[in-house]
Amino acid sequence: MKQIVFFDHDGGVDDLLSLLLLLTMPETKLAGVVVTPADCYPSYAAEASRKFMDLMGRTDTPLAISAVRGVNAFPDIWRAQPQIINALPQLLAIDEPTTPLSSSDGVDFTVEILNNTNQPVTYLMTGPCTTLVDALKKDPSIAGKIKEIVWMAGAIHVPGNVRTYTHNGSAEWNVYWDAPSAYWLLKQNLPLTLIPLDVTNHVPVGMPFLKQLARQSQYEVSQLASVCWATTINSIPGYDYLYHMWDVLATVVVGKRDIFAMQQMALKVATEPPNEGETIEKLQTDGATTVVVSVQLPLFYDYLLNQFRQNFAPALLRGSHLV
Ligand code: AGV
Ligand code: CA
Repeated sequence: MKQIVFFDHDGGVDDLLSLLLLLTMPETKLAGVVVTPADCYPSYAAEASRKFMDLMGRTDTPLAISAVRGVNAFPDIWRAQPQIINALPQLLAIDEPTTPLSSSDGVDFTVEILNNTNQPVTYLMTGPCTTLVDALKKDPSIAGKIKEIVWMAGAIHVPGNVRTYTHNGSAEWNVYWDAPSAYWLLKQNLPLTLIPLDVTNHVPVGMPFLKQLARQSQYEVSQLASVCWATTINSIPGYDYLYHMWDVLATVVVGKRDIFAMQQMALKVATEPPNEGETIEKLQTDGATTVVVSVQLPLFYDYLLNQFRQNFAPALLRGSHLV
């Protein structure tokens, strides 16, 4: 039986690449996509997402935009970045995507989709958790529909990536955007698997992998992924400007779990300055959160290269505009 996945992302280039990767997995069925307006302007992110779904022939999967608000806004310059993806020729070729944009708010949409599935869902989350938390508060019964929450978030034994005036640098952005919601989520005893910076630090976007991917650009999906990753290469040197495959790594946990090592931890989230959003390991042995602690890198890159060796869906399946 296919694994049902619900994807809650926040529209970064990394999130869009994660969507593309998810759409290459024949063993999963995507039940819906919600865009959380955190590290993106959601209209740009929704357009790019729907066009990716068109290209991959998944025009039957609906997408909604969530109206939730965080506590600490992402930098505008990061939020605008996904618009570059809409300027790529593969996306410009589509005037109006066929993949439906739901008129429901993203929180209601999440409740609706989870309620309507007859099989437990993997909830993949690559942005802040606010949409999920609001959905759980609105209808607590949806918790019973969630088999596992796979979340790219946190920085446990490594420095965080928030660099703002009053912060001490210990937090990861997806938690920092809305630390009170993350605090609440971690207290719920839901089946939660975290992919924190501790492990994503091992997958910076780098030329050796891009070169390998470029060698197979006769495949349309590889070509698109190559160009998306190229837009993340920053010419400013330094760790703070280095883009990582944060969300892509979390997405591979859904597709190929056996290349990761995991540990149970008891975690809590700080909600006040100067470490607002820090994920802290508590000194107790009955940890409720599964934390991904390492990945077999050669197998990770092989998996990506293999998944991206695909072409787009035949034009007929992509909607009427191309026929
Ligand atoms: O903290 C990592 C999260 C991931 O979900 N995001 C980006 C990924 O989508 C925030 C982020 C951290 N550093 C960034 C980020 C950067 N340099 N550019 C854009 N977003
Ligand atoms: Ca993200």
